[in-house]
Amino acid sequence: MHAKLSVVALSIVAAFALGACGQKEEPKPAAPAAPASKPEVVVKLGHVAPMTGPQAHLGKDNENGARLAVDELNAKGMEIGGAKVKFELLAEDDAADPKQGAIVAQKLVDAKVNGVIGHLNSGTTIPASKLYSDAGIPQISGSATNPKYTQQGFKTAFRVMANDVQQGKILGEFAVKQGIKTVAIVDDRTAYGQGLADEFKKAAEVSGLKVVATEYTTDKATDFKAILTKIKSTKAELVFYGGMDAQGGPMVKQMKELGIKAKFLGGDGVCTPEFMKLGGEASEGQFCSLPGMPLEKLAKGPEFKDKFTKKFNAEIQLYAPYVYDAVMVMADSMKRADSVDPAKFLPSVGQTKYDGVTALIEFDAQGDLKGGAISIYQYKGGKLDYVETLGGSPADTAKADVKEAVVEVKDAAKAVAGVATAVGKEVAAEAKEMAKSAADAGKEVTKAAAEKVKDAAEATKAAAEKK
Ligand code: ABU
Repeated sequence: MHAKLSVVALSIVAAFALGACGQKEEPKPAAPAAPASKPEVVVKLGHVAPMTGPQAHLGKDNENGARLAVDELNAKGMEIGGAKVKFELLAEDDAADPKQGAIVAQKLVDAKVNGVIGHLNSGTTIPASKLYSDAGIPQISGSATNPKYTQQGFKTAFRVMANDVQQGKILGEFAVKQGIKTVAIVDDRTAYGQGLADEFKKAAEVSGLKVVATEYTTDKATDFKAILTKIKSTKAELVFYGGMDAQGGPMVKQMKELGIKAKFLGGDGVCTPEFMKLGGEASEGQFCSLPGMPLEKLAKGPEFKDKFTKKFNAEIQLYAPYVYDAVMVMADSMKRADSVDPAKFLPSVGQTKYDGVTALIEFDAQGDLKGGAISIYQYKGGKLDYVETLGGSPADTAKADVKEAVVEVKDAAKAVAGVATAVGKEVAAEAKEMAKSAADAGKEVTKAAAEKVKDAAEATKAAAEKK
């Protein structure tokens, strides 16, 4: 040990001596280079929805859902394939028009996006899905519910909610359960509206309901008086509408204006705050359905609602939570595959098991959500009042049940605490009263005793004086 130290000391002295003699220092060997960090990778996510026209409010809602997810992913930071990734949203407007949908889809393919979120409408999603499939680009729709979208055999097509076969069937059965015997069906001739109306009709007829009228409109119409007048003459007990809120709202209003007493029932396209705004008081008491379960019943639902309303200063219209989940599923698939290359991460999308805001997301072989639920709502006092959930995965239903049970237990505990406090207050008041009476009685006794003592003293004094 000492020997080693003296060798080191001698070397230092020698080094100084050499330096002092003006000799050049030998160049030090370069330190091994740190591995160059990979440059940040930009992941381009296409997003398509109608940002103009009668459904612009829904398009904005979808885009906000996607933007919230992208901002959160970027704020958190994600590394894929050893590089930091930054998500970028390439948002396009297809105006809910199938031709425009194909044009913007081609634009996204040309821009070499890594994945596509959308489109909003089935009518645009279906033709666009062929272009994405040909380019091998994974596509997840957060709102297109027509079954055809995932029935074309495209490995790139996914959706994160139940489809219209499930929705139409549940709506048909619900109408029958309400005691309805006759129905008039109207649809907007879009892939969604017509598809949903057809599925509703099948289920309704199987359950014994009689279709007394079938009418058509478009997704641009605002005047329905002509078809409603025909429907009035059939005395149908229910009008079922396959279409969106921009038509459904004015339709229900015009039903009331024409004195039509029939109830109104629609699918997810009319299950919005916008429907109530357009329908006014005529929307009161009518019914609609939504894929999935109410946000309030889902573990991550209330937090999502809070974040969304704070960030955008707007209430959720319809699909924002589903679109948010669609972005998260896409990012999660890239992470699991450790690649942002569509060819490499596409198989991971199919193997998704993601605990999202809207459901535990897993896809079947077609790309449809496994065990998608449908919930029924009633418009009441300007709000969508939850009626019931049908279908859904046992895991999600169990989670929602547990959450509901926890809320019920908490409410019960609050009620018990309230009663206990009230009882406690009452008991305390009684005790106070008793104490007061006791004190008063005590005072009386004390006074009487004092009187007696005084009398005794006086008697003693008088006796002494006598003596
Ligand atoms: N799911 C209703 C609205 C979107 C669509 O066209 O499917």
